[in-house]
Amino acid sequence: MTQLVKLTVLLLLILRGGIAVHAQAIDIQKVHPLNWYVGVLNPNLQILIYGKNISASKVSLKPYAGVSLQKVHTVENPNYLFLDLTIDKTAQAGALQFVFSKNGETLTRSYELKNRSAKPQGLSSSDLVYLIMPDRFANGDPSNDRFTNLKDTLCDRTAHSLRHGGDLKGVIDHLDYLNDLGATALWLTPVLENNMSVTSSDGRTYSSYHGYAFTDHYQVDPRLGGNETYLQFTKAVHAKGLKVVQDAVYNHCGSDHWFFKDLPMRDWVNQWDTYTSSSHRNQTLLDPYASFAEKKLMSDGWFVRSMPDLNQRNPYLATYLIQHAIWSTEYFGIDAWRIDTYMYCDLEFMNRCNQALMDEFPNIFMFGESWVGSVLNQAYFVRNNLNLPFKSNQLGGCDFQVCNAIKEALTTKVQWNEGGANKLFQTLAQDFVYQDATKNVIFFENHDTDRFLHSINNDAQKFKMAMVWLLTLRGIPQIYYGTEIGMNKSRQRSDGDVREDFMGGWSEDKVNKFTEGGRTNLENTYFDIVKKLANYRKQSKALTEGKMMQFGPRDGVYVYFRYTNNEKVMIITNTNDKEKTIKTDFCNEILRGGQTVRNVLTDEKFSDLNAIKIPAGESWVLEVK
Ligand SMILES: [Ca+2]
Ligand SMILES: [Ca+2]
Repeated sequence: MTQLVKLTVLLLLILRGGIAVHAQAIDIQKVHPLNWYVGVLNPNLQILIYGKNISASKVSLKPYAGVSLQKVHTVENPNYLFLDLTIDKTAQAGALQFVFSKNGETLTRSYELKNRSAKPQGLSSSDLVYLIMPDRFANGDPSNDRFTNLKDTLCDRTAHSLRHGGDLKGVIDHLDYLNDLGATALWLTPVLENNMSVTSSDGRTYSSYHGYAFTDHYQVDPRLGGNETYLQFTKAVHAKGLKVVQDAVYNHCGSDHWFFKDLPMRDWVNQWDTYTSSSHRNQTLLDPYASFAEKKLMSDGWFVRSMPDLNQRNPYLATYLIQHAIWSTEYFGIDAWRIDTYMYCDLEFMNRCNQALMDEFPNIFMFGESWVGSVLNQAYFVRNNLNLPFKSNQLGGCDFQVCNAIKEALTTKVQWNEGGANKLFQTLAQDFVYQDATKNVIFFENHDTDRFLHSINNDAQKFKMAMVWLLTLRGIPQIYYGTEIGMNKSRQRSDGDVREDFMGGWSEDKVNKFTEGGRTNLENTYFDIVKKLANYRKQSKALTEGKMMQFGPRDGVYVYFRYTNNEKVMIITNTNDKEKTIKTDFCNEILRGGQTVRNVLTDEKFSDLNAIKIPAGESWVLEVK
């Protein structure tokens, strides 16, 4: 609605006597969740009501079969009420009627109970996740680039730290491209409203284009298209047979969040006497020698000044966040969740939240970001085989250890048992700590790292090797928009350098990298490697469901197999700068000699597997028959 239409509607309502306009009027500005569902396993629902002095109103629920209002909570701030309801299994979809009354005035507010329809598909190793920062991918709707009623009205593609106008429509417009490439699931950086003011530092102006500073949990940012377009997006993605991964942020909100501007209670966020940043030392969470104070600093310190740290030990906030996750999954049809800053959250809360999602949606999947430096630390935040006082129930995690290992394998020299591909071999050898390592999401770059090509000096052969590993190792592979066309900047100067626009996504772009003709030969080389492997992978049971057997790198040549009872894929990578001949008798146990193989990338076939001659820097994916 435009402002003019809103004003006219308001005037009409006033003239008809529908709204009483005096200082004591019952004022309701927010009702969260926006609606709820019948058939939710947990019969308890807590509705947050926000409005000026709303706690002075009495609330009742008109009779509704199977639904009862159990309790109305007032809290420190009179502008909030929390209503506890129970919804029996027998309740039918329809509209609840809440009656608010104060000083003889009454206001009836209806609240919809809908039928459930979402069927989350989760993620598995048969997926390829494609990560998109929507502001930087494609601008499908230039009419939503700026809103004068939002705090940040800037949109400038020449500035790395400002908004560029990309949106959900832009992603919808390129679903065929993504499907063709071989992606099966789209993870978008957060889409919720970030109505944040711009900030300034180092002579630059920063917008919250990345999406990690929510200002309203129940609104998708209008610059991305709002709730309606997000709903269209999830429908369009599902119609193409792809999946939707939503980026959750439980740890913090934006400092311009409406509830932070008028806190329900002081301990809704983690308060400190003066601004206190997180120590960012994850070790304190698992260190048997850590002090309580240091653990608290890691968990309750703020991520950054503009992102207040939410206190998930507050029961009202915990319920608010959990219900939001369930509502979003149901309302938009989310298949899986990526969880931002996982290890900064209260970990007992995270277990409750994960469990609530798994209870309501048995096939749902979640994987958190725990950016740590060792396999043991990483395993602490997911289901693991460790005997510890705290056990995480998280299904998977962003596998930073495989990410580091791929990088080191291609940037350090092999010296006997150390360096080069030994790093990858050794990292995977520690998989015994995970309950299920195939649920780890593996990657070599994302929106917070250097572009991988930059780390390997734009070496196309090394890119191919990394992609071969990524798409054939255990786990759920994830690539980042632009990986497939060789985007190659470092984030040293600015995060914006690794979040550049995908050329062709804006109508004014001179070239269109979404098309073969718009890409250079080199870019097409990168694109073809990804496309070929990703699409081969889709139908390979060995790669997506099979077991893994690896062999310690010999003289810089790393060999491993993925296999089922019927299929076998052999991966050979030569990290040396010269050709190597390897006798394959060391892998006889699985290879069992004298068979024929097909190179998946070149379609070349050969039959003598006893001594394999592999060129310098080459990577082979061999289908063994
Ligand atoms: Ca736009
Ligand atoms: Ca925290």
